[in-house]
Amino acid sequence: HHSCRVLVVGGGTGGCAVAAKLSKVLKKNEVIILDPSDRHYYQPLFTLVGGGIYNLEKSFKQQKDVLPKDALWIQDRVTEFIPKANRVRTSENHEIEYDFMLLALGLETNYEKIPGLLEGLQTWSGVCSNYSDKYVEKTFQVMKNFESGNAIFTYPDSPVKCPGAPQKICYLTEEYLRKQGKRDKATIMYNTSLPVIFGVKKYADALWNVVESRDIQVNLRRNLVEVKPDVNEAVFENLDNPGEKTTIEYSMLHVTPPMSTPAPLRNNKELSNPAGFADVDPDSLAHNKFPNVFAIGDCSSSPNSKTAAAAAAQSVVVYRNLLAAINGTESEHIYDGYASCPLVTGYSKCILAEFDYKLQPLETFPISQDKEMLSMYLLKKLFMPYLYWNLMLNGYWNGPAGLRKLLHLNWK
Ligand code: FAD
Ligand code: UQ1
Repeated sequence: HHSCRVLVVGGGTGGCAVAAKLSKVLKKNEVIILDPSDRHYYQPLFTLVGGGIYNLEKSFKQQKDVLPKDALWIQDRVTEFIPKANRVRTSENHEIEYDFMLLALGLETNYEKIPGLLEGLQTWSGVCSNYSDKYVEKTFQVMKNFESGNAIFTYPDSPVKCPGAPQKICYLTEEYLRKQGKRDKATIMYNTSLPVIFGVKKYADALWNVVESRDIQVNLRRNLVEVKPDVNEAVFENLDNPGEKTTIEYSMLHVTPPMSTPAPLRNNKELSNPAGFADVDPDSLAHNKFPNVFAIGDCSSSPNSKTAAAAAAQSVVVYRNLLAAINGTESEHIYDGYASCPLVTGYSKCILAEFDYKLQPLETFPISQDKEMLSMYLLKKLFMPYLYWNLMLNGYWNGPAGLRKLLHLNWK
């Protein structure tokens, strides 16, 4: 049995960043971090690992080396939340009592929900996925082995983390096949459950130009429902006409799986909304029913795009509002819904999408960011990993709002 001032459930991007901030001002071990994983992955690197640009080893560090030293890490998972009693239970049957709790459990991938998919991923076939440390290295293997036929990229009928990532790998594959002289033997298809290519009009317009100029077929409202790895076939449902199914043969099938919040959160009807996300106020990120509970990142109900960039902008709001709650003072820090998605469109270019809750562009740099740029590619490939490991996980990165204001001073 443990008790603590602040319990952080999940030591990923958001949990680690806020725990680092809190443990600078609270006493040693007043913050407990509960997370079963002995590795901390920088998931945004998976896009580049899948594209053969980095090795998987570059995408993670040991959990014990990234979590703040002044917090107590308990390597275990929550199995049950009992928010009325300010307690959680863990898989090893421990109970942890808290004064305040931060929910930072992220989103899980549910590969098992699509019949045939796990078999395709686990056997030697053209099926791959950047969304898991288990399968991301296979993506580049499949790209290298591609000779001819259909290369299909999917986007599921569920919320996802990094909604741009399902198409980034499509662009990398297209350029890779072109460089290998195989492009004319490939038909490249992006099949998405969404009714749009991207949720923000400015960047959607730019991406339609990209797919048209590179002869990538985009099929909207197409949802992958089955994989038949023995015959290399993928079955898609037309979401506008349920029941209408199309079977397509593939040589390469890159799958973005359906995702959900972890079961202990999703099944707790006091903590979660009907979709299974931690039910918080989108401005303050405080829980709607339990004022001593906050949420950050992918498991939160706030209707922003689920990205590490969003978690960075949220981290300072959560930290200040949580600290005010601890100290019993008023706090009015508000999250504007900022999210960012570096849309890698090739091996040397990227469109840096940045936007808010209203899906209006909120750009850091004083140039229109709907262009494919080498500078944004280098930001994604070289600068963001450095910023993540050194600043964000130590509590020193609150998103680019400060930089944006500085860079836009001249224009005011
Ligand atoms: P995570 O960082 O996923 O952390 C969740 C933590 O909760 C994990 O450590 C897990 O072990 C723990 N946990 C789970 N269940 C339990 C439990 N029951 N008990 C205790 N702990 C538990 N974002 C960007 O900003 N830019 C990008 O370019 C980008 N690209 C991406 C590309 C890919 C392929 C992927 C997969 C993601 C990408 N992201 C990107 C998204 C980004 O990685 C996530 O939005 C971010 O990591 C979310 O942080 P989080 O803290 O909510 O969740
Ligand atoms: C960002 O803040 C962030 O979180 C750490 C990311 O995740 C890896 C990003 O991809 C981006 C683009 C940002 C925004 C940062 C700048 C400097 C525009």
